Amino acid sequence: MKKIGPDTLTGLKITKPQETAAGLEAVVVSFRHVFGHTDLIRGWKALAHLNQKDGYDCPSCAWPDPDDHRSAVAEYCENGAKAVADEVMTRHTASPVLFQRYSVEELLKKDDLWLGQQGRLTQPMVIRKGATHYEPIGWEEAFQLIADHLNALESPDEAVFYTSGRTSNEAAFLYQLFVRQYGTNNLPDCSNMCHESTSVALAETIGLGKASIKYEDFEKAEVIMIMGQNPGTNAPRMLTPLEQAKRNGATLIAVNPLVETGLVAFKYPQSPRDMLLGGQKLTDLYLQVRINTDLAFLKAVAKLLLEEERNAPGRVLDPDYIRNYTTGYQSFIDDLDRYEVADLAEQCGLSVDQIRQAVDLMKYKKKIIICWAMGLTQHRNAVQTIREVINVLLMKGSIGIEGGGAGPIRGHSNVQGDRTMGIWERPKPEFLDRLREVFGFEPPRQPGFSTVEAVKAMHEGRAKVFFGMGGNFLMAVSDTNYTAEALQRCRLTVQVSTKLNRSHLIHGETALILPCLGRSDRDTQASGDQFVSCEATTGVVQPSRGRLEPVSAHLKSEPAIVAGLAEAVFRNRPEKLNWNALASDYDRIRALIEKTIPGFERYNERVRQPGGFYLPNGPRERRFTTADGKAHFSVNTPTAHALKPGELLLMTIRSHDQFNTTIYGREDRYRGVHNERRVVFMNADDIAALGFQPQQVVSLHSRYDGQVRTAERFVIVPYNIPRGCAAAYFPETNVLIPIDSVAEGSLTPTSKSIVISVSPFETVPA
Ligand SMILES: Nc1nc2c(c(=O)[nH]1)N[C@H]1C(S)=C(S)[C@@H](COP(=O)(O)OP(=O)(O)OC[C@H]3O[C@@H](n4cnc5c(=O)[nH]c(N)nc54)[C@H](O)[C@@H]3O)O[C@H]1N2
Ligand SMILES: Nc1nc2c(c(=O)[nH]1)N[C@H]1C(S)=C(S)[C@@H](COP(=O)(O)OP(=O)(O)OC[C@H]3O[C@@H](n4cnc5c(=O)[nH]c(N)nc54)[C@H](O)[C@@H]3O)O[C@H]1N2
Ligand code: SF4
Ligand SMILES: [Mo]
Repeated sequence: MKKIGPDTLTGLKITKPQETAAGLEAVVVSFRHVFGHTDLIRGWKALAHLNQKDGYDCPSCAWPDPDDHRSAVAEYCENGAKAVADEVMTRHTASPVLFQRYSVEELLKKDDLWLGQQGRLTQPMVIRKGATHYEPIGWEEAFQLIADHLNALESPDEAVFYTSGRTSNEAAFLYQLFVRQYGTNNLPDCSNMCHESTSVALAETIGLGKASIKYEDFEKAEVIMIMGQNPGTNAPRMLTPLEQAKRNGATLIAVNPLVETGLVAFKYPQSPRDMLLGGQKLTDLYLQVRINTDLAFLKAVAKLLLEEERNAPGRVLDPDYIRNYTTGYQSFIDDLDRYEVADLAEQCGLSVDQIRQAVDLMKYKKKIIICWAMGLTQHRNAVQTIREVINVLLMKGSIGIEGGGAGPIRGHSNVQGDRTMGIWERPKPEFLDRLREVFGFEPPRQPGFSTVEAVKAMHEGRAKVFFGMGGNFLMAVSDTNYTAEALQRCRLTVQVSTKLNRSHLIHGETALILPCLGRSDRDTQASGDQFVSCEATTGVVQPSRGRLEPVSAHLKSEPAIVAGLAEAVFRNRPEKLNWNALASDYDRIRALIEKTIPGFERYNERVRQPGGFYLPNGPRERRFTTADGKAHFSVNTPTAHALKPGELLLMTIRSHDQFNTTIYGREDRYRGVHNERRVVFMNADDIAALGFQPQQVVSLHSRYDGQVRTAERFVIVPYNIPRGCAAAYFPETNVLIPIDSVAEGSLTPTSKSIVISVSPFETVPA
């Protein structure tokens, strides 16, 4: 097995964690990233159109734009600017010259930061069986090569079609249509590793796997609880409505093992008041729970709310709401009797008093929003935890009211839209029925592979072709070494990408890189310049029109790539769609989406309205789209991790200087970690108790089903984290996550609860 990547240390520097997020430094860093990568005119143009109503949607996170007012100066944040810089860079290009100069073997020795710094891919590249270097290939030849492989498979189910969440609605719809006409539901996506637990829990309980809140609800909320999310880094513009909510009198509660700077205080760079007076304090009550104890915490909250209701009937809970809109309440409260608040609090590492403080802040309030992200979704019991979030909200009658509701904050900028468009390995029968009616073919009905299932299928030889629409499959998925073997066992791996990444370097027998346009690029097709559309986390659909000249004339848009591939694969089918005609004018794709998917009536017209349009959302109007039309209370059981002496529970998190597997730099400045990514955050008492020193270099081991997985060379950083817990960055630590360790019900890798042990790192003499 080849070594997948370097693990050298780069020279850690530690400072005190920062107390306020954003501020002037964020502006300086934004500009340094943008103008460090491209020329002035291109840089300004890129920033000027970012998130404007006639501009392009930020390619970074799924946070929505404000519904009405957009700032003319800057409607973006530091990390949006970094994402754009990464896409618009022109100082370098990953052109054929690069691939001629370096063999794949040599490229594997470079780190992810270096790979990204090589700039945009410019031409389709191929590496054939046994070759050492990628070489250029023409688009038509590339499409034919893929078509030949796909048409030679014994069954369409031997191919896997992955999607990352940057793909536009138009591209995603065309892609899933192609894949289903080809004959499989093998459409895993990044969502499987991200908010799948949310989608499963919400579909069961409220009937729709999406947020029930709009942007403006934040400004009307009385209490906002933020669980397992680090918005200051991963959805930075969320701090603006949070700040507004605070000014309107809302109370903020944060539930997180780490004290994240962005949740503590925020200095809005465009507010002279903030810049002069030092910003706005955000969180009123910070609860540093132990990793993966949120279910116990929520149960304790529910129990105390019930107790308060019994003391003041009708003032704390909403009996009418519970009666009219929900089922399962009685079993839910009966089950609460099995628990003692003191036991639950102890499990979380909190005092009963701390939990009571949270309850006191909420008890007489109804406009409650609970937000969450990966800190809740990536555990074995994640679906249960999220169902418990819904229990608490339903007790209070907070779903489907102004200023209240469930707020899962999605990750990738269009991950939610991709699912709406049918990127789903377990599509609903109604969706497939619509495809049949509109397109006149019989779509496959058998569920396809999710991400983890796809890796196992490739590993076991049940899948032989991998096609990635964006993303960096190798580095994003758990169990990196196992996933690497899986990809290497494929006959063909294809990556549609903007930038070079490690999934290009650990590849199948034959491999292709297909370079595509990014969000900020001008997209010109036969009928003229095109725009695409995306759905933000609140369900608002907006247009996105790139303006920048593409770095190379050889780039194709994602819809054009799907069309080219479909034309090649279906060449000999008598009744094929005119795919190229669809890709020549995206209005035609939108017209088909309108015919197929409810909620897209007059799509072409409404998407052109300033600010776009909201998709229908039952729960938002207290219309729960479950089988019985009611929201469901559920009974969930907290379980504790039985850690042996010397073991810690590790969560794998993002630094401030990365977008998932794309590394922008080595700074995690809010946490005070500089110039190093191979760090492990530990409690000082654990460091001492385990016999280590701060900044000692160690190895991390995870044991699972009799197998040991090791990640070498991590520097210990003493940090304010509960005892028994540890944190390190993803993707360096993905080698530790066993492929079979997944959330029950959603199959999401348990990236936030990995049992590890730590040992001194010994350099083995060569
Ligand atoms: N700049 C930037 N923006 C991004 C991304 C990026 O990489 N960079 N990624 C995008 C994507 S795809 C996603 S999904 C989102 C991710 O956004 P987040 O979910 O905010 O990302 P993570 O870094 O995984 O952080 C999870 C947070 O959960 C906490 N946490 C971990 N375990 C637990 C737990 O058991 N309980 C609780 N209560 N908290 C816990 C961690 O301390 C951390 O603060 O961000 C999106 N936006
Ligand atoms: N241990 C651990 N693992 C995790 C997580 C974690 O918290 N911990 N988080 C998980 C989560 S939440 C997610 S969402 C996944 C992310 O998984 P992915 O979505 O697969 O990964 P990304 O790093 O976002 O993908 C980056 C690549 O996408 C390509 N790209 C960028 N823009 C475009 C575009 O416009 N079009 C196309 N075609 N390609 C483009 C570039 O080539 C870039 O290298 O990772 C998951 N993995
Ligand atoms: S909050 Fe997210 S979508 Fe908005 S500008 Fe920042 S990174 Fe982009
Ligand atoms: Mo994500």
